[in-house]
Amino acid sequence: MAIVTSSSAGTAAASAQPIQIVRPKAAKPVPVQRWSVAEIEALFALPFPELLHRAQLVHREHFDPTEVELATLLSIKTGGCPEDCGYCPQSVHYDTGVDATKMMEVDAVREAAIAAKGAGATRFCMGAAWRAPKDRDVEKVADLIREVKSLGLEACCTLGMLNEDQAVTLKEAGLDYYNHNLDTAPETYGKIISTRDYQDRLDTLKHVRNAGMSVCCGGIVGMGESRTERAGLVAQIANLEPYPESVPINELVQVEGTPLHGTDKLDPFEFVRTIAVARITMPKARVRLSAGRQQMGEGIQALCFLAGANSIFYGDKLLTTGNPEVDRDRELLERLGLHSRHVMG
Ligand code: SAM
Ligand code: DTB
Ligand code: SF4
Repeated sequence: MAIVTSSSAGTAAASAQPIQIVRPKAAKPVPVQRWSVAEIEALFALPFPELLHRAQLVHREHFDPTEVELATLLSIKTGGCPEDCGYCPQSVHYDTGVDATKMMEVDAVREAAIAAKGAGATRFCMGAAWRAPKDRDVEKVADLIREVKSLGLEACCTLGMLNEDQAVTLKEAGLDYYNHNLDTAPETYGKIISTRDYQDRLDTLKHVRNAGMSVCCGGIVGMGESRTERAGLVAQIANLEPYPESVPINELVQVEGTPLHGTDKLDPFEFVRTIAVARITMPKARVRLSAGRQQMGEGIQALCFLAGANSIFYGDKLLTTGNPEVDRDRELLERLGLHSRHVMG
């Protein structure tokens, strides 16, 4: 450490002077940017076998590559959402045939959670079509979380934007994970959503972290974005400090009535590449194959597992759209020699 004194070469006069210590200014923390967009684009551009090999090496360093986490989703409050997310069938801005419902009662949620556990899920994720919950909604969700936790399941919620106090209330109810996606790269965001901005999402993620919960944060591909924009989305998520424990990668489910219906379909290998790049840039995260599995086919899903995906949404329905049937998924895992994750409790 640089300590400078005013005394010069030990003279008697100088030693009588009070020593003046000049402390160095506290260094400003330099934000750590683990991955640049260019580095991530370079990963995307690797030959397919090379990319998958690298992803597998990283995957095996941190996980059993034959283990897949099963997370079941339940829409506890469907439709009627005031936001205008261009991909979403639950927005009031689009005519998609999704009817708005009230929030589900505790008994019905308990039944769904028991069924999910019985089918082998270890995580139960409750989603609500809100821009942001009201405090009284958060209190009701806290009751649901206590029910889910009493069954020994991990609990996750996705309820829209949260303030600091709401995040603490959910944490105190026992919530393990909060899902809030960045969804796109910052430069793409304005083309898809106009009713809230990127910083709002980052703020919610900060509140979730500060409350001590694990973060589940991912995005959607197949919305007509370029590869650079996909790399930009992965960079944003991977550079969160720390990066999320769970990373759901969704392929756009095109729903008639939404502005993104009719978008050119993404090359399925590009989806696999996105999984591999997420694995390499976030080595310890659970990378979840999320929306879009029903349209994807089993061969592509198998490649995604080879690329480092180790979690799926499991159950016949996502929130409002379909998902592969439970029996089909169990059979697929068995055919691939994969097994589901178990948690104690
Ligand atoms: N309303 C809350 C919010 O937006 O934060 C929570 C529920 S919202 C449906 C959760 C996520 O679902 C979105 O952020 C988006 O990533 C995903 N999603 C919604 N519609 C989708 C679609 N058609 N295809 C793929 N993913 C979709
Ligand atoms: C996430 O990343 N994907 C899930 C979950 N988190 C909440 C939702 C997918 C929704 C797909 C469209 C629907 O079923 O409405
Ligand atoms: Fe509402 Fe969430 Fe759908 Fe956006 S993604 S319209 S916030 S339910």
